[in-house]
Amino acid sequence: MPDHPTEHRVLNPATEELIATVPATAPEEVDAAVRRAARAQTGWAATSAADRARLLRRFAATVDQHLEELAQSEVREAGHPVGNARWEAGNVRDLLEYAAGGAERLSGAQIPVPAGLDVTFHEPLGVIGVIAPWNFPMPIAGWATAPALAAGNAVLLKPAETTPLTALRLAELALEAGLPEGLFQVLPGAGPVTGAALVDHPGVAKIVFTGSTAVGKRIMARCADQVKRVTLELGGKSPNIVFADADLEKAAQAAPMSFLDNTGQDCCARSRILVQRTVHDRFLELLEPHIKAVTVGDPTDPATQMGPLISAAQRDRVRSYVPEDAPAAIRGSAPTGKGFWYPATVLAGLPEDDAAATEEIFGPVAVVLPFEDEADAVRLANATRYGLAGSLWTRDVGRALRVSRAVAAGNLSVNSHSAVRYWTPFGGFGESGLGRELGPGALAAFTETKNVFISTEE
Ligand code: TXE
Repeated sequence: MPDHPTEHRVLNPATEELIATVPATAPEEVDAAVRRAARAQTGWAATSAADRARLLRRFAATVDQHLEELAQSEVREAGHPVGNARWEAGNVRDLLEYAAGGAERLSGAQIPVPAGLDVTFHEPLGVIGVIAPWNFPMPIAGWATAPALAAGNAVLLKPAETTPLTALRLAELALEAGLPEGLFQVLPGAGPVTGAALVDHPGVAKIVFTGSTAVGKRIMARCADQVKRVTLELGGKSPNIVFADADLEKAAQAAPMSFLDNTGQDCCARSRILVQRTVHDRFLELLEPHIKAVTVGDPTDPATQMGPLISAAQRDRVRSYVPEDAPAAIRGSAPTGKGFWYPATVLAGLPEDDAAATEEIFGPVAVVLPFEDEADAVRLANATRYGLAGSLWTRDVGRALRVSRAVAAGNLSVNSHSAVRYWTPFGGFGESGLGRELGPGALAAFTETKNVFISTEE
């Protein structure tokens, strides 16, 4: 008997029905996949940038033709509301198109030097291992895969155990679009087995990991042995700072979906709502009707805003942060019966150092904490080992800029919660991660810069 799982059961988190059983990839199969990928990469890197771009655009068009099918698959395996899932499938298409343009524009520099010519090249790294989580299975798969391929690399993607289906379909669509065999392979399997085999394999040049901070640290340590390149997108406990001078109604209206989107299973969830003490109670009053108005239930219904959590284990984890006697200021509703449901919950009156106020819960739970003034808001916002995202609400432009610069986080928004776009950089400070994805630098992160000097001396 092998000492690792041979298959993964995929459940619909809204109904608990078994929707698929997917074979797990054994370590020796990972080795074979790396060899296939390396062969494909050699040819791909030698292909002109224009031809790589053309194939990636065809891949984008193929994704576009299967948008609804991909979205429905994401609804079934991840429980995402169908409106979100359609956006996610579209995001993969857009990423592929953006990365295709990047392939055509990825150019080096020419640097003035005496007695010669100095030029830089972006050389592809080789085979990239992408280890993806279950919270945004499609977009996160695309975030790394699209620019890595565009820059001339091959990609081996290990999806999360609970959500392998959309990734497997994307690999089929890549072949249908004409991408070379072996260039983009999906290897479902357990993290400590299939994922670890990718991390340890000397033929894998870089690991892009999105997941928990604990596993991210272990992966980084293992990569150190080979000085393997690593990009980490880890957890977060992002603040939503509401100053007394803000448009409070607007801030209250926007707050729910900033921590309830994807049922709170979002590394950017603004799950710490920091409110200036003078407007704290008023803000809670304004917030309550907006929390209660969030439509929770059947993810296949286009009107649904919040679906279930991914699994029973995740629901247990969320519950562990909210004791029965917790001072819940606001609680929404959730379906009963089958499915991993949990109601929107806002906790107030907790000490600043309560686990619910400091740890990533990854569920539809936010804490509200009061602050005194601007300096206190910044202190509280930065009182975390994380630093992924954050929002601030104020009508004072000077304050907006001062606080944005003072908060130690990678992605901030002012009078808005919108921050993640495929054409702007994304990543964390502190224990939220290492490196940046997306944006103009996305392709370069999958290359080594090489400097070449050519003497012109006679
Ligand atoms: O994550 P894991 P889990 C956070 C969030 C959540 C918690 C636990 O707080 O509640 O992590 O989630 C693979 N070597 N985030 O346990 O284990 C695993 O198979 C190589 C935040 O699901 O980190 C999966 O593909 N790979 C986050 C991926 O890592 C390993 C998104 C993530 O799983 C491995 C997800 C190993 N030893 C969870 N162990 C975000 N940043 O958005 C596991 N994996």
